[in-house]
Amino acid sequence: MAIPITATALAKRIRASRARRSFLADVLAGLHAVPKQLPCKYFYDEHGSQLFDQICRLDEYYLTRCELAIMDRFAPEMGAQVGPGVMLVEYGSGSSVKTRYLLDALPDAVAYVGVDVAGQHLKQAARELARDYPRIEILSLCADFTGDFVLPVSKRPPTHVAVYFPGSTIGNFVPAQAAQLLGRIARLCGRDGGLLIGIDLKKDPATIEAAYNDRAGVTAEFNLNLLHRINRELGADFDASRFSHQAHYNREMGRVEIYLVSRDAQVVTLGNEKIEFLAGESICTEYSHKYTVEEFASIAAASGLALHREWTDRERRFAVLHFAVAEPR
Ligand code: AVJ
Repeated sequence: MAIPITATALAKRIRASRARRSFLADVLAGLHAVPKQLPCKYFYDEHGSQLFDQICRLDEYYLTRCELAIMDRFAPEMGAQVGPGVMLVEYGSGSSVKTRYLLDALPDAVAYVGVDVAGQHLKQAARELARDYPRIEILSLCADFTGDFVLPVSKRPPTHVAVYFPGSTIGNFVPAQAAQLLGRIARLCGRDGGLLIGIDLKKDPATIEAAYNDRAGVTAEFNLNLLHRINRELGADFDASRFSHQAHYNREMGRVEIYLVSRDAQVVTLGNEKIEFLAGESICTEYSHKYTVEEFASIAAASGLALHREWTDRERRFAVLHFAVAEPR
């Protein structure tokens, strides 16, 4: 006899099976592409998210440390710049340490909206913020910020909307995609809107490469975890020990390119499909673009966002930039 199931449990199963189907479609498309590639957004299953948190604490991974130092030092200036009465919309609301610096500094914020694809994580983070910021209406939206979504309505109407996009996640997108996303942000915020965004700056390649090739091998494990996830969730038979982690800085393109390299010739099975690898063949798993402030400001300008302020750490490794939505012409 069938076991009865509640409507919410059913909805959850339907969402899970949709998510699995698009994961499968993306993996098959990526592994059949030439050269092979996999979307970096799939790094973040539970174990992957834990490994990423570990990466953020590594000596070599300067990005998080620098961004936190910038927030610690300049959040009051950022809060004043964003202004009172705001609805603050955070993209990819992760562990929310940086968010707290900003919420502490914002004068009379109306609402905070965390936007993330990871629903469970999002709800938990929202509960913790609601407890600690009773004067700000804490909302969450389970959505992919690269697509269309509608902002929730807050009890008090905001005077303006600002997006907070920390972590240099924008670096994962090639410049044309980044421009598209920035244009979306400008349209979402509209009149009087703004954007506060973290970007990793161009610097000497050795410092950059070390951040993605840590001695403890955490980044390698993070990269290889993608294969374990594909095995577990899609029933593939990748032997992770036959792939190696590789990350190098491509100066011409201004980005770190991360790969999984097949150690020898091999065939991997995924469902009915056989995927062949030559010895030394690679799967590109991530790009992490590095910009100068000028380069990034010019991409943003073409998307309707005007640079108003910049804050950097003392070594100028990382920047947090404030943009205002330009007057529509
Ligand atoms: C989360 C995209 C900012 O590009 O540095 C860290 C991801 N990958 N180590 C980055 C990442 C390998 C990270 N971002």
